[in-house]
Amino acid sequence: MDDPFIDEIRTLAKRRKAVILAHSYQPPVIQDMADFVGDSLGLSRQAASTDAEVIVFCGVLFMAETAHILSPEKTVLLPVLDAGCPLADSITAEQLRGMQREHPNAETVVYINSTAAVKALSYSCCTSANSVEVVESVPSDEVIFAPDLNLGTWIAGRTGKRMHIWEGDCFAHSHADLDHMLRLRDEHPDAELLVHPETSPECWDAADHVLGTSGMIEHVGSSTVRTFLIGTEEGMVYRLSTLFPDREFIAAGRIRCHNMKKIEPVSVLRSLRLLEPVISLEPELREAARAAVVRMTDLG
Ligand code: CIZ
Repeated sequence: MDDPFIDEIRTLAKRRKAVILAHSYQPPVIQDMADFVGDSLGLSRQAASTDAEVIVFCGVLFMAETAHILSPEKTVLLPVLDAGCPLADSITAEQLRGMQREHPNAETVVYINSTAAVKALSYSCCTSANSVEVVESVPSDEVIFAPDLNLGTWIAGRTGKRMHIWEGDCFAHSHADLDHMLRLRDEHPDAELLVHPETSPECWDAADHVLGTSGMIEHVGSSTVRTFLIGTEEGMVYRLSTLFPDREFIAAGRIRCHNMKKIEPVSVLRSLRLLEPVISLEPELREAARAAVVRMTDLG
């Protein structure tokens, strides 16, 4: 790692008693400087258990909000404040209330990619890693799911629940280039294609396995296959390459989230120097959202 700011970031992070958390979709230089790299569930758990005083969250806004919800006594920094998630913003609390009025017997499960206000109205959150278990654990036969239509459809096919799904999408995943995936399959006939459930059903059909990012890591760890075509945000290719240097990983489907690429070392350094931008929520909203997040983390 040869970025000119890295040494200063390390020194300052130590002085500030800060931990740097990075999502697996972050650029390589950010993954390399982080104390922990993972998916939003793993990073939420790190945020809840760390004894650091400051959490520098290298990801997008809903993730930093989740860290704040779980660790309100810590200072949570998001180095670039406009690193948002259009999927999370695709449903407002008012729109979710509308769905809840239409389906009064349904419990609500929301993807962790949602705003705190939406989480606050929900029975539980889920991530792609635990979505099926969370939805199965809900004490009703009917479930409202938001905001990702593809993930919701994926879950609906794997549970016995009647699901009412919001029609949101992750632009990067839902526009995954299927032809690119198929071309790579032809070029690498021995490779396995792993795709994320936020991609379209056509991508699932073309894939060997449909998995969230932690599921991809588990799968590769227990597989003897040498080459994998990775149908999720391309930062995951670097994550897998660092974990499994003896395997080959190729980005499939041209899936790139621009918001995930906004944080750079210089923004991490600025954030540590100034201790801002701080992510904070009104205590009432935070506590209401916390119930849904904790229900998910408690599931194991
Ligand atoms: O849960 C996450 O971190 C996301 C956004 C994707 C995944 O599959 O891990």
